[in-house]
Amino acid sequence: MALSEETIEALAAKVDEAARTTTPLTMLTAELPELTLEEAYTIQRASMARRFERGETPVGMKMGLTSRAKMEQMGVHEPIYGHLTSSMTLSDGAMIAHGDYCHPRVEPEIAFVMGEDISGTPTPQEALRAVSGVCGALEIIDSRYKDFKFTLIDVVADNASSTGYVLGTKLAHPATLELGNLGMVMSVNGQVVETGSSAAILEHPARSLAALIKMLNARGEGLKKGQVVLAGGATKAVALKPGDQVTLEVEGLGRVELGVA
Ligand code: 0L1
Ligand code: MG
Repeated sequence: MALSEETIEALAAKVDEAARTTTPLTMLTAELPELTLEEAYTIQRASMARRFERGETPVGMKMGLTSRAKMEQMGVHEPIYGHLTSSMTLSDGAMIAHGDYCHPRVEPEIAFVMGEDISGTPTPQEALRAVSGVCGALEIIDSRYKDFKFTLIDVVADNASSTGYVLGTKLAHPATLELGNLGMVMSVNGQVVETGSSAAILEHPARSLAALIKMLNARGEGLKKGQVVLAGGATKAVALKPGDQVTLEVEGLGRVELGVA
């Protein structure tokens, strides 16, 4: 049975409140095991609408669960997407307070800046032609669910755990890089914690971008010029602790840094 608009709003309010107050939440599917993926994306959009009413602005999209390592870590088998808002944007070298999050993790990513609007069902090559710049990025994810445990449906409703992101300051045109195989090294406090390649992001970050556009198209939406797209993590996510200094180095794209107080 389809969920009523009232129930969608109530569930959106629940995930929004958990994110706003960093209060861990019981999985929505514990009470509503019949919740569908389609409904979860509707809850996601309704929770974003609440943020926009409070003054946050949309800045882009993220793909999640794009690498085999991440899928295995979370026990799921398909990529998902979430919305990025102005309150999630951090500058390179930013310092975050651990206490502002439920259980933050960080992952190394490749990000796109869109140079033109695009919608429909483009090939990865066509999707890439709409990109004006590529950079390295660190994404902070922070599931609002207790113990970071959830089903695919729950995490979609919770905006794919989106919490924050830092873009590298070196923006390159995609044609100038071997985008399908860039080495990526993430270190914490000077120790390498994860190494990978952009190839781990659905085999090529452009495939992730094209998959996102196709999923948005299914809801009559697309990407807009100027939007940021996080293509997805290249490795497992790493739990953050107070005092951590995180550095990501991406071949040809320089460094991205984040500190935790
Ligand atoms: O960006 C991601 O891959 C996160 C997707 C949601 C799952 C998680 O919170 O790890
Ligand atoms: Mg991610």
